Order: sequence, then structure tokens, then C-alpha cells
Amino acid sequence: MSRFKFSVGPWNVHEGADSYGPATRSTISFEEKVKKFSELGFSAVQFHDDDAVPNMNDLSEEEIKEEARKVKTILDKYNMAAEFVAPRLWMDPHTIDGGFMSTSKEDREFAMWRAYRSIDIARELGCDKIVLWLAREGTLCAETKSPVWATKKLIEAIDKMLDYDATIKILIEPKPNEPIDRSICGTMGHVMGVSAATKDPSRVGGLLESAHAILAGLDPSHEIGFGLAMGKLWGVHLNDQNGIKFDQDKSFGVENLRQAFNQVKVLLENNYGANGEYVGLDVKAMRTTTDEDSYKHLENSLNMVYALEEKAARFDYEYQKKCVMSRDFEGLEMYVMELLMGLK
Ligand code: GLO
Ligand code: MG
Repeated sequence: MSRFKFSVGPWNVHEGADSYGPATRSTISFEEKVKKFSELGFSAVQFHDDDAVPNMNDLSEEEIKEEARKVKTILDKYNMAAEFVAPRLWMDPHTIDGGFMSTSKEDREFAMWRAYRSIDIARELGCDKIVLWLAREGTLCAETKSPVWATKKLIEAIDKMLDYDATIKILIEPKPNEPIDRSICGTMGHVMGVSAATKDPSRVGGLLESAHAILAGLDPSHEIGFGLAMGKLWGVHLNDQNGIKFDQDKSFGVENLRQAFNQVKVLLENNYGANGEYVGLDVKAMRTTTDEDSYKHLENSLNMVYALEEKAARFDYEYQKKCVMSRDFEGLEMYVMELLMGLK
């Protein structure tokens, strides 16, 4: 039905707690989530290092690998792949001031330890992608660290990961702010710059999240297009976002349908997925959602992608060409609106 393969993280089905209030839904076990993900049509799971190996700080390197192998058997049982592992460098007391660019040397070493262990876990899970969502990498107080020094620290950290494993790929997931005030790597353009400065740019690419592009004031479809043009869009987190405020991770397409359509369209036009890339859905249920609807936001997001794939398949490229030739952009815009409203 769909041209895409889909992926999702265990954190995308959660208990509903936010910074202002406690959980509103019950906890669902990892295995139950994986089973349900596969039933819903997903083919891969995304991991934080400690989603795969909880309490990993207390375990030896060998024990961590052993725990990861147990997770692999659960994935195999439901015929699910692992897409990537992301070191969670924002929860630990060692990452209060960031990880790779923390002002503490000891904390930077901790961040590298988690990055290496993430690579070990990825290998046990059978995947070759590490995602860096650089949550706390930047400044809360601008004068605490130089953005030049911080950028170089990030490049250094990535070079060490590339050295640690000869075929691992690093995907930076850019975000301009939140929880950090000013981030160091806020857009796909930054990601490409950092990639070019590493020792092996061919192994450093990006994962674009719709909401993060919107937070940067950019159109996600153009960020996706930029990554595709560079041959370095190796992952996406489709979701939606109502303007420039806290990160919302809304279901895909529910805020800006035209923008969602253009994301699907640019992915399809450029054969995204041809090298095994997944369409990830990084969406969150609303806090009001009940237990029985714990997966509804995921189903809705999948259905939005399917519906927009159909719209994209019906897009009249002849008419588009005609409008472009005659500079009838008003006509083309109205055609797109009518297509999306079901009038075409
Ligand atoms: C938060 C990010 C986060 C990442 C995840 C994987 O804003 O979108 O959900 O995608 O930690 O790196
Ligand atoms: Mg994300």
C-alpha cells in the first residue's frame, strides 16, 4: 500500500507525564509495544541506548552487549528490525551541561562512553546507524562556552565514533532549541557543515524532524529537500508542530496539511527509502488520551502518510508545468488546495 517502510521508538507510546504534571496512562511493556508496532504496519524500532539496555551505567561492556542480544531476540520474534541507536545524553547527572561539549572533561568522557556503548548496542541489534539528537549541546547562558569551541568538540566526538567502528554511520538530528536555549547544530545546513568537517563525511548525514524545522522557522519539506540534494538524508521524523513554541510532536499533518503533503511529495519524488531508509514517526499522544487509545496518534500519522501518498500520486505534473510556464502560480496554488480538500 505504501511506498515507505516505517519506524517508531518505544518513547512514542508513553504515559503522558509532562513538565507540569504526572502520568495519565499506564505503562506498557517494551515487548507489548513491539508486538503492537508490528501489527500496525511498522517494520523497525528506533532506540535510545538505555531503551535497549536500561541502567546501562551500572553494567560492564560485556553485560551491555548481552542485554542488547536479549532485545534482538524480541525484535526477531516479531520480525522487526532496529533502525538506529541514539545515546541519551540528556537525563544523566553527567549531562547537565551537555555531553560532547560539556564544560566538564569528565562529563565529556562519559558522553563518549555512552556513544561507544551505543555503537556496541547497535551492532548487537543488527543496525549501522547512530542518531545524535543533541538535546543539551549548546548554551543556557551564552557566555559559558564559545560556540567555536563547542562546534569543534562536536566534530571531535564524531571523529572518535567514526574511528571506533569502521562502518558505522552517524546521523545528526538537528534542533534549534529546547531543552537548550541556543543549540550548536540547529538545521540541516549545520548538519552538512559538520559532516564536511569530519574525517569521513560519507558516513555523517542527517535525520530531519518536521517539528524541529518548524521551530527553526523553516519549511520541513525544504530541509528534507536540502538533505536529499546532498545525498545525506538517512532518516526522517515526521510529525507536526503548531508554530514556534515548545516541541509538540503532534501527529503528522494535523497542523499544516499542505506542508505535510509537500514533505511526502519530496520524499516520493526523490525515491527516499531506496537505500533502506525508514520513515520514522516521532509523534506523541496528547496528555488527555486514554489507555485504550495509546497508539491512536501513531495510527493517525500512518493514515495521514498513506492518504498523502495517494494525493501525491494524483498530482497533475502536466498541469503544474503549464502553470509554471504561464506564471499562473495562483492557479497552481488553488489546484493544490482543491486536491487536498478532495475537490480534484
Ligand atoms: C526530541 C527529539 C527526540 C529524538 C530521539 C531520538 O526533540 O525529536 O525525540 O528524536 O531522542 O534521537
Ligand atoms: Mg525526533
